[in-house]
Amino acid sequence: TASDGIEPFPGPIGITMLSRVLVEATDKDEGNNAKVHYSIISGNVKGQFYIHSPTGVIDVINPLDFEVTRDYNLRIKAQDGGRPPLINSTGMVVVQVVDVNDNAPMFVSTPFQATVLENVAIGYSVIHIQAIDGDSGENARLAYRLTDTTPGFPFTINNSTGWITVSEELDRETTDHYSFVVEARDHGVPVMSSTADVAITVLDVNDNVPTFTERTYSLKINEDALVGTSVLTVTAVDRDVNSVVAYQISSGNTRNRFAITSQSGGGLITLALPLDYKQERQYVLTVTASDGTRYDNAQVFINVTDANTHRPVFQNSNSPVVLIEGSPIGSTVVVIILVYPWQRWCHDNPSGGWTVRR
Ligand SMILES: [Ca+2]
Ligand SMILES: [Ca+2]
Ligand SMILES: [Ca+2]
Ligand SMILES: [Ca+2]
Repeated sequence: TASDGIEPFPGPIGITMLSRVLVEATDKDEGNNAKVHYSIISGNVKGQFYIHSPTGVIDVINPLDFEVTRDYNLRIKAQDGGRPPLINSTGMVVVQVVDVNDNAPMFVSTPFQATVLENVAIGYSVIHIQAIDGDSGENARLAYRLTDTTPGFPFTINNSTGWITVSEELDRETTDHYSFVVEARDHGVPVMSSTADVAITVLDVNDNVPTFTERTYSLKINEDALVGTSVLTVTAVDRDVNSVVAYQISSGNTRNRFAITSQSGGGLITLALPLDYKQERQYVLTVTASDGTRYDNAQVFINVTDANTHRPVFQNSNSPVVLIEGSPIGSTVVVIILVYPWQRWCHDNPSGGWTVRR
C-alpha cells in the first residue's frame, strides 16, 4: 500500500535545559510504509540537539545557555519507509530555553572612587554604583547594600538605584577617607551576589577657626633690647588642611615698636624700633591670626624694664697716683671705686675707712 500521508505535528513544544522531547508523527499505513524516521532539517544551531531517528526523541547534547540563544526552531522531517517514501517536513519544534540564575552580578568600573566636600548637605549624591547581571527577570534584578558598616556611618546606598548618598554630617578633620564594600545581589534562586570596593575621600573646606594656643601672653623686655630682637612667638592652630594662618598686630602697638611675621606656622614678634622706658612701660598688643575668612585674637602683655641708662663714675678719677720706685711686682697701685649716682661715698665706717652706701 502506498503511504497516504503523515499527520501534522502537534504545536510547538517548550523545553527547559537538559531535558528531552519526543516528537511523533502518525502514519496510517502498515509495515515499512508506516515506519517513520525523523531528522532535524534546520534550526539545529551549533548541533545543540540530536534526534533519534526511529523514535523521534530529541535530546539536548550540548548545554543550553539562555544568555546566548533563547529559542530554537527545529524543523523536523518525518519520512516513512514506503517506496517512494512520503515525507512530511512541516514538523516544527520550538525550543524555548528557560533562564536559570547562572550569572552573578558584575560591577562596572571598579574600584569605585569618589571625592566629596566635607560640607555637603545630608542626602548629597556621591557616586553611582552599578552592576550588571547577564540573566533575565528576577535573576537579573539587583539589590545593593553596604556591608560591614558601623552605626553612624555617613554613607548609605539606595538598594535599587545604587546611588550612594551622604547620610550623616561629614568632617574631614575627623575622618578624611572611607573605604568600604558594596554588595549587589540578584533575586534569583539561589541568590547570586558580588562585592566591590568603594573609596571616598572627604575634601577640606575652611570650616575651622584658627585658635591661639594661649589667650594671653606676658613677658618682660629690657628697654635696651636691640632692634630685631625676637620677643615672642605666638601660635594659632587651624585644623583645616588648606588654611594658611597669617598674623598681625591689630592694636596696642604704640609707636610701632613691634613687628610680627609668620614663621613656620607661628607669629614671631620682634622689636622693630628701640624702646624707651620713659615713654612706655607696658604694651598690650592684640595679635590676630586669620586664615583669610576666620580669625582669632590673643593679647600680649609686654612690660618694659628700665635699663641702667646712667653711667657709674670713677669716684677718685682725679686722685694722683704716687708710685714708689722699686715697688715689687704685684704691688697695689691704686684702688678704683665705682660709685653709682644713687650711692653715697660715706666716711662712717667704724674702722675709719670709707664705705659705699645707697
Ligand atoms: Ca543573576
Ligand atoms: Ca541565566
Ligand atoms: Ca580654617
Ligand atoms: Ca575643614
